[in-house]
Amino acid sequence: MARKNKKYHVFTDCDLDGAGAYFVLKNTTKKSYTYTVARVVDADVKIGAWFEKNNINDYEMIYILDLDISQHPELMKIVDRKNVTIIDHHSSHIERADQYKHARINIQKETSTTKMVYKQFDGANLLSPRQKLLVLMVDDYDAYKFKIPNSYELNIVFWSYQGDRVEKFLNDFETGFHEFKQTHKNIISFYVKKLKNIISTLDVHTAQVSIHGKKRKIVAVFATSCINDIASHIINNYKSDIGFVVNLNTNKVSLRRSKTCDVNLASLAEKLFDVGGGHEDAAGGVMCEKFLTFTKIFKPMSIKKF
Ligand SMILES: [Mn+2]
Repeated sequence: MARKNKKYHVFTDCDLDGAGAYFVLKNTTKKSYTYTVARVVDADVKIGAWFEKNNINDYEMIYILDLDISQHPELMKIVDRKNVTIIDHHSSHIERADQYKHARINIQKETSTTKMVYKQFDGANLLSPRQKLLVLMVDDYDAYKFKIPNSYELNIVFWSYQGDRVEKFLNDFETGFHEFKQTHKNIISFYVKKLKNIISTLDVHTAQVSIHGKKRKIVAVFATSCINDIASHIINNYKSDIGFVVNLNTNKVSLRRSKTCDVNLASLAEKLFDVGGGHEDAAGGVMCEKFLTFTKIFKPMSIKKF
């Protein structure tokens, strides 16, 4: 029987690294892909539903990028097929990578999935200098290093997109990073102003808590947007080990830690919340009685002027 035209599908994470990884795959392999954007929390539903609806044998290859699907053991089994390639750098995924028996896997410690795809598909030879610069920027942002100019701003632009962010990102930066368009510049300056405004009015609370036999300084604030930036602000400027950002609009609490803190926030979130979890260095939970009781030990702090 004649071989049908085989298809390619990509599942990628909803953040800048997920978009960057797909960008590199598309621009190095030059194939035509369909794609689905997912998050770790809904990967089982989104990928599972897709596998049920589609004839997997029609696909030459299915790529799963920057998604730690080992959070869903059932899904791991479903996608463990010869025509599936999994590329990811999440530490919890590395630990369980040996459970795949058939899939092609590239799961290892790296600063970003974008960089892994770049290496695997020879981005050094196949991408233009401007496209390589974009890769560097995404990698710099995902590793939270901020050594490459404009990487922080690139992430602001990415999250400002409405609807299909991956599609918009690929449209805007198809030929790589040159400079921001005026609309991007407007978005960035609006965001920076908004962040400054939030920072100047934060209500800061703190507590010393013993975790793993060591006193840790936790700083907590309320905020409904710019969560990551607010968290790094309180961690850096109030010299704390762990930052809590409580979002009263969504009833969710985000946990972040300083670069020197070794507390596993995923396990801390599991302890503090009825519904909680995440990564070692970034986790979250849904507000509950248990958490409210815990926060009673927090005391208001004298506010610094920023
Ligand atoms: Mn990533």
